[in-house]
Amino acid sequence: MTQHLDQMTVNGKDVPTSDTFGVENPATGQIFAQAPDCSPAQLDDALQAASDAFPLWRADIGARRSALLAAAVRIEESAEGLATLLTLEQGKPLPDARGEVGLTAMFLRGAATLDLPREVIRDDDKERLELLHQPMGVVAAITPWNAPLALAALKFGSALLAGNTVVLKPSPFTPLSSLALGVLLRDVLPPGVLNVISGRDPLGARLAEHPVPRRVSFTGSVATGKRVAAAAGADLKRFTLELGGNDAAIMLDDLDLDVHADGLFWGAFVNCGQVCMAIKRLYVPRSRYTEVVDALADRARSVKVGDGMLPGVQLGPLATAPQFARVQELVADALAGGATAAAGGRRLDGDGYFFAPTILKDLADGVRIVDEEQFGPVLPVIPYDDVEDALARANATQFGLNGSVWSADAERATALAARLECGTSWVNAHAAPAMEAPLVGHKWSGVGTEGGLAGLLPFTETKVMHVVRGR
Ligand code: TXE
Repeated sequence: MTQHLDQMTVNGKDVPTSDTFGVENPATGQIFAQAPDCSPAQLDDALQAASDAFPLWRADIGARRSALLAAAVRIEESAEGLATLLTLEQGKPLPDARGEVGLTAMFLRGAATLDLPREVIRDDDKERLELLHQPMGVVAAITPWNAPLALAALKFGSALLAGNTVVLKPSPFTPLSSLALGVLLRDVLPPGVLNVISGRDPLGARLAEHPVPRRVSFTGSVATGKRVAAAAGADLKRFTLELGGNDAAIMLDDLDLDVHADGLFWGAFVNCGQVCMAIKRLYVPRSRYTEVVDALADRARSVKVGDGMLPGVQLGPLATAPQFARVQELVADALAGGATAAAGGRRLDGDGYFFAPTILKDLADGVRIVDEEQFGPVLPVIPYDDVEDALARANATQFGLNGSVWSADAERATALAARLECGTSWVNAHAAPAMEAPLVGHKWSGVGTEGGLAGLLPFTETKVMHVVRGR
C-alpha cells in the first residue's frame, strides 16, 4: 500500500501536482509512498518565488541569522518524524537517521554563527577601498540520496545566511525527508526563501539549465557533476560540485590494531559505505596483512545487518536498486579476477537491497573495485611492500577527496598524509569531518568548497567598494 506524503513547498505553500512517482523502501524493495513530480511550469514558479523573496531576504543578516536558528530548533523538535522518513526512504538505521537530523540542525546553527567578512584594503583621507561579499540571488541546490537532509542543510544554511534564496531538489530516490523539511520550515522562513521541489532526474537538468539560478550547488556523481558544470557554464552561472571519492587509507607497520581496528572498519562501513568520505581501499604492510584482514573480517561478520527500523541494527540495506546492482557487479568482477572474500561477498537472502559486509583480499590496483568508487559495504584490502609505493598508488586516481594514514607515530603519519593528493587528510581517523573545516575536493572530486567560512564565500559575489574623498 502506498500513501501520499508531503507536498512540494513553493512560496511557503503546497503546490498541487497531478504527476507523482514511487519511492521505495530499500529494506523491502517495495514502493511505500508517492512523491510529487514537479512540472516545468511549477519549476518556473519555484524559481520565481525565490527571485521575488530575494530583495527582502538579502536586506537583513540579523533576521537571517535568527531564522536559521529557529529552523534548527524546529528540526530538532521534529527529529523523530524526520528520522523515521529518512530510514524508510534511505535505509540507514534509525539511530543513524537521528544522528543525521541532529547534524542537519547543527549545520544550520553553524551557518548562523558565520559572518560575511568586510575587508578594508585602504582607508585614508583620500579614499576608502573595501571588499564586500554580496549575495548572488537564487541558488539551486541539488542533493543525492546518501545523506539527503544533512547535505541539503550544508548547502542551504550557507546560501541563506549569505542572503540568497534557494530552490532545493533532492534525489528522486529520497525526496520525502526533504519535502517534509520544506513543510516544517514554512512558518520559520519567509515565503519563497526556501522552496523544495521533487521530480525525476530531468528536473535536475532543467534546474541546472534554468536562467534564474546564479549558482548551482550540486552533490552527486562525477558523471552528473560534469553535466551540471556544462549546463552552468553555458549560462556563466557559478557552480559548486561535491563529487565522489575513492579514498585511500594507508596503514603503517607500527599501528596498534587493538586500538584502531574499529576506526578502520567504521571508516569504511559508515552508512553502509555510501559516504563520499568513507575509506574505499586500504593499503596494509605485507608483514601485517593477514592480521589486519582477519581483524576486519571478524568485525564484518559480527555487524548486525537488517531493516533500519529494527532495534540493534548497525547496517541497513544499500539505498537504491542501481547501487545494489553496482556493488554486486563490482564484487563479482573482483572475485572472478582472483580476489577472495574474507567476509561476505554476496547479497543476503530475502527482500530488500541487503549485501553482506565484505572484506576482499588477494587483489591489487587495476581491479575495478580498487580503482572505482564502490559506494557500498565492501572494503578491498591491498598489501604493500614499500610505503612510497603505497602512497603513489593512493595518489594514482582522478579522485582526490580525502585520505588517511594510520600509525603509532603521529609525526611520521602526518608527513606522509601531507603528501596525499586530496582535500582532507586525516591521521588515525577517516570520515571524521570537523564542523569548522570546509569539505574540499581535489581533481575530479569537486570544484569549490562547502562548509565553514570557506564554504560561505562561494555563495557570494565579491564586490569592490571604492569611495574617493576630497576631490
Ligand atoms: O547520482 P547522480 P546517482 C556517486 C556514487 C553512486 C553514483 C551514482 O558512486 O554510485 O554517484 O548515484 C540529480 N543535472 N555518488 O546516480 O545522478 C539527481 O536527481 C542536474 C556520490 O544517484 O549524480 C540527484 O538529485 N542534476 C555522491 C543528484 O543529481 C541531475 C553521493 C545526484 O544524482 C542530473 C551520491 C542532471 N543532468 C552518489 N541528473 C557523493 N558526492 O557523496 C541527475 N541529477
